[in-house]
Amino acid sequence: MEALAVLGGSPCASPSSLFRSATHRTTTLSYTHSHLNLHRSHHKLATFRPQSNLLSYYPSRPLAPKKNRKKTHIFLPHLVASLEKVDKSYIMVKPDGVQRGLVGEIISRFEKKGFKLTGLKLFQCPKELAEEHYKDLKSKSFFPKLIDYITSGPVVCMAWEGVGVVASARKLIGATNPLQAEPGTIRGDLAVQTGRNVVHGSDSPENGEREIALWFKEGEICEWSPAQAQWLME
Ligand code: IDP
Ligand code: MG
Repeated sequence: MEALAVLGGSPCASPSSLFRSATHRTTTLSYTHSHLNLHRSHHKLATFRPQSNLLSYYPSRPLAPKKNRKKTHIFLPHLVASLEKVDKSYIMVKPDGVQRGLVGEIISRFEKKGFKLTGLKLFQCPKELAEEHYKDLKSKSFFPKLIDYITSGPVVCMAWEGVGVVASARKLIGATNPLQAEPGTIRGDLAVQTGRNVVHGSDSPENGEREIALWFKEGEICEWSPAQAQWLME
């Protein structure tokens, strides 16, 4: 049996544009069921292809004779959810989410999923911090409006921890454009416009670490052991 998982990113971008953009990442993980024995060999999924081999192709009909196989390009960046490594993600309820009274609803999506909250604060973001946070988007025409938006009122800053939390949070959040976000995702359920898409989530484990260090001071992150841990992970 064949399984395919697509994690994070905007569904409307082409694979080549995704490859060029550091901020839009779509991750495709292909595996066969026989390889996915979670009890015995899940550690194999923690090892990923090198960057040079990221844009690969995968035969759409792997069992068909070679000449009949279509070359289907898939994107295989480093952001594949490891089933072992604990990641950190910076999640932020944006000013529209705070103004619309969605803070509790958004926090509870991550809580219910089973991730661990390690940092939480209501915060008025200064312009310089917003610019640093979104520095990869500096050249975009919407950048000034984005900075105005993020600094227009208090945000709720959160640090979340867990196995695969970065990729999973991107799925829980949904596509950048809320009209393209699936129902059931935060943006799919609670927003209608890209410029008012209520929540931010880190797009890679590296950016998770970077953003948490940017938004939280030393001493604001709390290390603790949730009582429910043994009921979430065997
Ligand atoms: P993401 O939040 O889904 O990771 P990014 O491409 O990293 O999406 O963009 C960061 C934020 O910039 C978006 O969440 C959204 O608030 C804003 N943004 C992105 N594209 C546009 C646009 O075309 N118009 C207005 N705002 C945009
Ligand atoms: Mg982003």
